[in-house]
Amino acid sequence: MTKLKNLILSREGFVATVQLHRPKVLNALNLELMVELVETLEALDNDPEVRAIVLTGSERAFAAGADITEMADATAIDMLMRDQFTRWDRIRKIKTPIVAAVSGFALGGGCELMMHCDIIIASETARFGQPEILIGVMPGAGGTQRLTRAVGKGLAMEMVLTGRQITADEALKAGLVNKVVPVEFYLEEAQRMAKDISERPPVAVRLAKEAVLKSFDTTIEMGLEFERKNFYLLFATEDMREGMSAFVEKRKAEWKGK
Ligand code: CO8
Repeated sequence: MTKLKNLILSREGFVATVQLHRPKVLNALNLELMVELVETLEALDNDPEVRAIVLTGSERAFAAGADITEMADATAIDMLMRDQFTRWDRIRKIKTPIVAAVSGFALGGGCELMMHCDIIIASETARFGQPEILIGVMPGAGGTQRLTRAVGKGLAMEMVLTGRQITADEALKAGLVNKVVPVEFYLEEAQRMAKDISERPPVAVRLAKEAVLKSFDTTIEMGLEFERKNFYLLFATEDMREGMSAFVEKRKAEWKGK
């Protein structure tokens, strides 16, 4: 286990777990934490020994949003010059799958950070919301776009315009999260999901993640073309030969990651 200033890192096999750790302020996402987080995710993404990442917070809070104390006195120019969303965009470029393990509050920037992840496992106690309207602003780290794509216009409008938090069950029904489990299992369940992914052929995993994400910012025609190129590319991997031979020979495949 490694402790950074605002994060705790641990590893098991090919799975790295990154825990947000500012417990006194419910993991509010200040600039320092975001710098640490993005640099850590990029380092893990470049580490061949890491094939899946779990991103989590504490039982009480995944993250209660951007750190309001850092923004309270900021002017529009201050915010523009901080240019923090360029850093957020780097999370979207992480190629290694990220599973979010969410308990307690996932609000504002916390909900937006969670929506940057690929798969979301929630505890029964999780609460999701975009409460920025209650402090005079609106989502700024992707909430209006990603939440709307995840849950549809009606619920996204309700959450963004009223600031109402939704429960884990509502989030599951709306398609925001993959699974809801009792609070004692949410981290374990996310790590199990990450381990499953880490045992799949890593090049195929990367190209498949990339193709699914492509569907968010392209037409179906371009997306299908992109998918086909990635599909063809996998026929150049040793893992594709191994996977299909193992199937034919009725044995377990041994992945090389190339
Ligand atoms: N920023 C700073 N401090 C916070 C935050 C936050 N977002 N959330 C909680 N804290 C602090 C509280 O001030 C409190 O500190 P202290 O003990 O010193 O008073 C401590 O955490 C514990 O919180 P509470 O006592 O309030 O705990 P409760 O259980 O009573 O309430 C809530 C929990 C409901 C989560 C409540 O704390 C709350 O409403 N928090 C703010 C939620 C919010 O508005 N989030 C949106 C922020 S804006 C945003 O995210 C914009 C995103 C786009 C920009 C991203 C750039 C990084």
